[in-house]
Amino acid sequence: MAVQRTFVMIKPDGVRRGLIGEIISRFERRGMKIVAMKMVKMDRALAERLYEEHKGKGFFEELISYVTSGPVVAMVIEADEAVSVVRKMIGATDPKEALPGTIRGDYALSKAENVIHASDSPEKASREISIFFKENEVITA
Ligand code: FUP
Repeated sequence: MAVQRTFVMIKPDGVRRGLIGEIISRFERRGMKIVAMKMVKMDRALAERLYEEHKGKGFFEELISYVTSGPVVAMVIEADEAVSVVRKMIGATDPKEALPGTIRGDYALSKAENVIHASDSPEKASREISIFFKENEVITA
């Protein structure tokens, strides 16, 4: 058993469509602990930092304008094997491939606007958490 923290972000379309409660409930019902949470309107600099690895790709500009188009809900989720379990719960990047029962598989159809982000490795999780939260904003037991 390895307790991990992961970074999760409900993207602007998720917020606009009123899915915040729905999505948070899934993590809570799964028995996961939310140890930090805030609503933010990302500026371009913040969005570019989050998606640094995609700079130069064809979809980068579209991605940045989408994630800065409205507020997002950023959170830190703590659970046993949180990184891989949350990735399974959000489903494939392209919602058309995401299985029913996953968040993207239930609430999205567009790869560009796919409702939610979650870290894909423990290293990325620490990096992404530190972009959005100061150490004293994350609850410790
Ligand atoms: P994921 O980790 O599942 O969010 O996916 P990626 O890190 O590969 O991509 C980050 C975001 O870029 C995706 F959520 C959506 C967007 N994207 C596109 O719009 N087109 C693509 O071909 C790939 C990703």
